[in-house]
Amino acid sequence: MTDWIPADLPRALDLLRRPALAPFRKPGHADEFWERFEPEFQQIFRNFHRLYGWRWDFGLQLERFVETMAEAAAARRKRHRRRIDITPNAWLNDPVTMWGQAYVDRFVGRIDRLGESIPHLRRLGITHLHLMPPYLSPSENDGGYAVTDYRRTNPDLGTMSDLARAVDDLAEAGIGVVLDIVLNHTASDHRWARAAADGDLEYRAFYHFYEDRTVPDRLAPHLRSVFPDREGDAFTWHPEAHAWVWTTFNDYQWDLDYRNPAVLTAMAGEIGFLANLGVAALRLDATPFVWKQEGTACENLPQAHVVLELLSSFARIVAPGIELLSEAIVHPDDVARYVRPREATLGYNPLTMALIWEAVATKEVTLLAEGLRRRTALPAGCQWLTYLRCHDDIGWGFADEDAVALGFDPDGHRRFLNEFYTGEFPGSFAAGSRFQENPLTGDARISGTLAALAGLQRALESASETDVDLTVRRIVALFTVMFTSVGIPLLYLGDEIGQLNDPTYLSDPLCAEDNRWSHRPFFDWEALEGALEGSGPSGRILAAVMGLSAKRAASPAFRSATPVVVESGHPSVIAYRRAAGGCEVTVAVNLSDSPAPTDLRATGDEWNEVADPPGLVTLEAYGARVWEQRTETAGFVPGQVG
Ligand code: OTU
Repeated sequence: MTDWIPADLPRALDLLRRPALAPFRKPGHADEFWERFEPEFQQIFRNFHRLYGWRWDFGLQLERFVETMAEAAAARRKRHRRRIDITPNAWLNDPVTMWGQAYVDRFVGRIDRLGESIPHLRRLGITHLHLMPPYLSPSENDGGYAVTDYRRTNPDLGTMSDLARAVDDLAEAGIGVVLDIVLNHTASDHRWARAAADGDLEYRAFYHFYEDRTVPDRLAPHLRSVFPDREGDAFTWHPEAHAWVWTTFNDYQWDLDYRNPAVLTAMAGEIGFLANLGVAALRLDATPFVWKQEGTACENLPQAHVVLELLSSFARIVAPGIELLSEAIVHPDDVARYVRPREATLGYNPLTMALIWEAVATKEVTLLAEGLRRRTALPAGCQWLTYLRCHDDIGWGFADEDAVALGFDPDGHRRFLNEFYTGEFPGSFAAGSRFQENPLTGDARISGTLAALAGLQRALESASETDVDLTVRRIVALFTVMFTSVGIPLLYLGDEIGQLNDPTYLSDPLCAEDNRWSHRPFFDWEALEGALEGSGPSGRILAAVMGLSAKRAASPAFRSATPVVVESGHPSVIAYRRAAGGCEVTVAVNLSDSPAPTDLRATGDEWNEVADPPGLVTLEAYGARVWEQRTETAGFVPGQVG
């Protein structure tokens, strides 16, 4: 098929002569574009054809896509090209890299105050800051994931120029900003959605509208209910649009119809705009849902990957230095499929996250060890983001087949984990809540801050010093796995000082129905001051996070792609090695509240300068140890993957 592509089509598009592309006439700029565009064009053409086939306007639609790309490339600022685009993939495998995540209002109040957080971000070693969607949104907006306009900010947070300035100022301080593009839907008051509701046929074709229930009734039985608390199914009657509208998430989040190439191009245009703010990465929200096909679950369809490839080609040509992060919280096999050099180079690692919590609840590391052993490999040039929790709930997303193979009943085990993390299970230390319990399947996910889920809330209530001490050690153990096991560590800001659940969301009618707000507390700057003075649990947690971050950054071993899991000789102790760049680290973490004698021997210097007696190591309750050994004195080559 590719033989059919006229070799000179890009030239034939004659883009360079269009007035919008005037900046390309500056020396060099257009050449950079063509150098990237020409080798990629065949693939773009092929992918466009895979999605849209030979329709009458195929050439026109492809041309619009390419033209949008050229316009975005032409609009790209020189300083961003110089700062970002000359070193693609530079930081993916660099142990210095660490991500933080925050809501602007809950963190510092307004965009123009982000600069004040720089000292704190730097002391944590944060190199990338994911700002939760700061865009214009309706008042009910799913934490920003219902976007009215990507080119305007929520006025309470500041202006678009504040945002552009903050991106550049943070970059000056060595911190790249990450922003979202919500691929699956727009808010119901987005310009496109308003036009569609008003009957504009061009925009009606942007969404999935049905005049009656015939098609929705055929589709619905195959679909997973993502937010089962909601009444009805994935289709909502919107009288103002005279239509049933496909709304996978909330009523006011209208799913886009990517079968329409104009939708792909319009969203690509928004990607171009956001990329040109100078961000370091874009987070692609809800990637599995973008393609629908009757008779299927409409998740993870092959075409969703083609959509991603096209958007990725677009982004790489416009702004080759930015990375894309895929957010797909699905079966681990499916999660990994989005993390490809041609799709997204970064992926959330929800499996490791869930299994760390699973291990600390069961005091057994079987599933975690197997997960690290079998499910962390990624293609070169790609990387995981490893986290203990994010702004969303925690789902028990391990593969049923993995659990069965290791002798667990997957559904029963998930029920146990939900009981454990809500604190219902006898002896549980956790204080979380059930999120979106599905009455039909009994499925649920868990909300709660890291500290609340790890026991600090209850320990502080009990006022027992031993409990508080044990809990702090537990939290440090969890962080040790997050920082050393695999991928880039991602911190939800506030967890480094052990912030607890925030019950005040219940008195805000816009949040009360969604208990994820319990784990999105306002950042406690006062508590941070106390923590910096070293007092109490917050101080100990903060010191541990800063220490782990700094040690990791200084150790080339973390350039290695994956950990090698080591038999620890104790069921509660997870152990692994990482080696690269003339350095090897061995990590052993006891995820239980009893001392654990292991088969491990200290090999190298302990990160916390603990003097190990000769012989086999016994780890105290929640003892976390990292030994580092320089195997070669030679330096390592930056960018080299071990
Ligand atoms: C994402 O999460 C966002 O992270 C959420 O904050 C949004 O509410 C949601 O999209 C809608 O925009 O179901 O519980 O497999 O699991 O996209 C979180 C992907 C979610 C989904 C994921 C979604």
